[in-house]
Amino acid sequence: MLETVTDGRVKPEQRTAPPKLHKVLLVNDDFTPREFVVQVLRAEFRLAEEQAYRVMMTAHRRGVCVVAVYPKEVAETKADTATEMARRKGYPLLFSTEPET
Ligand code: TYC
Repeated sequence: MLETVTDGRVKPEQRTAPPKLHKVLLVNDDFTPREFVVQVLRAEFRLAEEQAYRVMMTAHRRGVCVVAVYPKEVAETKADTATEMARRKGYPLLFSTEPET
């Protein structure tokens, strides 16, 4: 079947903005062991040991730390998966998401 090939140009009013990114936030609590937080950051967000430790300590000291930014669906899925890893161990650890401004 023949298809029309175009160069992909569109009028400015037809252009759609790229989807906004969402931040995944790590929230501090008084119960989850530091080492477990580091494990989850490495497993779900692919952070290297040192970076995972830094992110964990920033949340520990300041209350919250940005872990990474992703498209909305990816951010929400990763936050849910990481939070669920903690629930399975009985820890209150929480990952949340918010749109990047
Ligand atoms: N505050 C926890 C402790 O002292 C460690 C911790 C760090 C927990 C960061 C959650 O997001 C967190 N055991």
